[in-house]
Amino acid sequence: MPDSVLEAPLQLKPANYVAGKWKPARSGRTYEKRNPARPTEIVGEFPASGEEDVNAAVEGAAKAFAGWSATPAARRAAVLMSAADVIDSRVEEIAADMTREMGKPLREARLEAARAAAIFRFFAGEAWRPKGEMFEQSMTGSTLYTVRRPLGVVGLITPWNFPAAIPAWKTAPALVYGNTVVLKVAQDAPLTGLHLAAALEEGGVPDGVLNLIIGRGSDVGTPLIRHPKVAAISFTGSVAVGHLVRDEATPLGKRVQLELGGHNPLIVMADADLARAVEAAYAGAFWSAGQKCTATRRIYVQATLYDEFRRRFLERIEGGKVGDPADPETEVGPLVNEHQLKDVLEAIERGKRDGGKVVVGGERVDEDAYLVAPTLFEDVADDAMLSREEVFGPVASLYRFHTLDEALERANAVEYGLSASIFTTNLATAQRFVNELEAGVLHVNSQTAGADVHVPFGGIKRSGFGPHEQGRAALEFYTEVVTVYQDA
Ligand code: UN1
Repeated sequence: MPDSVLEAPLQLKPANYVAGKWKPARSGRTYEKRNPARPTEIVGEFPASGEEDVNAAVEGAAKAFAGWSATPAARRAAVLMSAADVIDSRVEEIAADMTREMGKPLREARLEAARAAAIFRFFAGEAWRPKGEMFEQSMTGSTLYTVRRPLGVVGLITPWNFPAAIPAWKTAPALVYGNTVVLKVAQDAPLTGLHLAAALEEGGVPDGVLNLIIGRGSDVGTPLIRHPKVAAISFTGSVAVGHLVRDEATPLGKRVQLELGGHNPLIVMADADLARAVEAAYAGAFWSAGQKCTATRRIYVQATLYDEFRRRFLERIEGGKVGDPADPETEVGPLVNEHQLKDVLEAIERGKRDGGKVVVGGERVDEDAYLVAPTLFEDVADDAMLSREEVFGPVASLYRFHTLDEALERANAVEYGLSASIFTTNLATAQRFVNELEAGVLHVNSQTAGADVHVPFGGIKRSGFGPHEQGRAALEFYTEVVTVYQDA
């Protein structure tokens, strides 16, 4: 990549990226995206895309597939490496745009933008890793091997809550293994997606290999799922929509990967390092205003430590900075939009009606911003909605338990199984948690959120479907295995 690429001024176009061109929606329709911290401020006007746009993108991707899949993997990887450099050079701009469009506090947005570059680099490395296994034929001793091939055009449907990391961790493996991509980014976070597409364009991705469409799930997601030239769909979002995606796509013979919600427990044993447990509970429950599928929803504290934990946790909540997400000190910013605000406030009311007590928070704290105070419930019954259903906001519940058996049983008593944490200094306790907790991502002495790029990420039970994402697990989804019996 020439140096001038890194120095060129950034000109993001509020458009779809289709077959190498920046284009408005064919219908000419647009929508306004507002800043959730200042809803009178319009962040931009973006295409409200539809089926014609999806069709053009899929056609572009289908045409580009033969050339891209035949390109040496190391050359595909070079595009990802160049795009990673572009992203790195723009971390501040990407983070500022992310914060403006979806309200993630700047301190987390910066980390996420940098993480997108790391994801591109890790997957670039896949070009040099094995893509098959070598055996001997049992009858003759002749060569027998497996080889992995790309699937073709893949459709990637991504949410607004990790608008850099999730599109990156779907797009990067898809591309490095030789697929071409139609990426649908969420209406609530188009700018961050545009940054990724611009970085790939500047990194030299050939026309049609990456296509980006902005729009609503029903207008863009549905035609993408149904399109006969789309071989596979990877979706991150809610359980309800995820199951619709799966039920629509699998009878059409498509491969499906779902990353869905969670209801993630944090268990604090009496022998825990209390300060670290409190910090992890705060970060897990309230950073990004709880808008992570990996956020902590249930905090189980062993009875003898309960009062002390509660006191220290309330102090931490009191000391946490809530407000303008563009302030680099802010820990808890707004919810992404008015609809989410309404849902979260309704869930809080329902939690109270069900008998839960609000210990702290529980209400909107700004007239303009969609800001809800970090909210902690107590006395929530195990079968109440707050103990079982995902509320996508800064809302967590505190529970008292006596024995490890009881904690594990209650932690597992939900339909979800994404992530879980335990705080303990006892190795045997940690080992039982690792053996028995029903979740795809387990943390011993760290918070429930977070996902390293080089290891599998994904849920079990209702939290996921299909192969996990990230790390080498991504190979399972984005390639198919062919077995070759080769005699001379
Ligand atoms: C993280 O915890 O850093 O949508 C990643 C989500 C998850 C990703 C979480 N799929 O919140």
